[in-house]
Amino acid sequence: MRNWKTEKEYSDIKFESWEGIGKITINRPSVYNAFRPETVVQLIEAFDTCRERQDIGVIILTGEGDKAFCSGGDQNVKGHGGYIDEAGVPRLNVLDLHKRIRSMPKPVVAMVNGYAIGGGHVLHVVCDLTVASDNAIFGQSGPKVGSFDAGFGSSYLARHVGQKKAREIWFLCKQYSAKEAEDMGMVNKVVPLDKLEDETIEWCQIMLQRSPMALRMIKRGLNAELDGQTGIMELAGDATLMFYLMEEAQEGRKAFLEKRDPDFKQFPKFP
Ligand code: S0N
Repeated sequence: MRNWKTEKEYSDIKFESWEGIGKITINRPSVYNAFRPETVVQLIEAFDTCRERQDIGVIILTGEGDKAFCSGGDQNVKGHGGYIDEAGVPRLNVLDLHKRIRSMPKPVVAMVNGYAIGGGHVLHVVCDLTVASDNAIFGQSGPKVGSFDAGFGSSYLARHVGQKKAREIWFLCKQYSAKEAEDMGMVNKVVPLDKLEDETIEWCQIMLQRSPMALRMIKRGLNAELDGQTGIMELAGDATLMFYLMEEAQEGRKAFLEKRDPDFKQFPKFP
């Protein structure tokens, strides 16, 4: 029995932690965990907290109940220009959430416990890993319901399943079983529903034993291949972070503060 600690109370999500794992649960089961703008604001805040927190090394994203991971944008609040928030402003702020998950310097695991449809499917696509229950169902619905994601939801999906399959998924809007999704390469592991959290936790615990900096750099490198200048910037930013940890970088700062010339000759010039 895991003693999940509630980090903060929210209306649309649950945010908990346990032994180095942050767990973020979309908590709108009556609409199959569809997200409205407020849900996305809360998800972004929880992900940002996970990024800052030294004691959280890996994050799980899931949905409440056993019917759905997430069914995408809440059709009840869709209006002109996007999904209408409580102030009446139309928003597509889920793209900001995609960027957060993509940039998160820690692994993010989608724990898919039912339908992952439309924008809900995109959410699992942008996560680093997907562990699914055997009742999970995957698919895009955009061209059927008046929407599409030509961003990560298409390009990154194509990296998982290939161009032909990605086009099939988007053009036909069919639904796929967990086993089919695993065979296509967009799901890492399928387990019985009652084993889903145990399996996901086990994967998280293995990653928590690995070097956080090595995991971070691997994620950056894999992203950079697809993310253009933004991906290179994030990879380069982490190279700078590592440089700051070296005496060679510290010598430059020390010399400046001590008002002397830096002595970089002392540092090796590796072949
Ligand atoms: C999930 C489906 C297939 C389940 O079917 P099933 O089992 O027949 O159940 P239902 O009776 O249909 O559903 C149960 C209850 O849940 C409500 N509900 C389900 N999904 C939604 C939803 N998305 N919004 C609001 N309510 C939902 C049902 O109404 C039902 O409630 P009751 O019992 O009260 O009648 C099936 O439900 C389904 O197909 N759902 C709709 C899927 C869908 O259309 N999703 C939206 C697709 N669009 C997006 O996600 C856009 C996302 C976006 O914002 C975006 C924008 C730009 C760039 C990227 C994105 C992005 O994609 O991320």
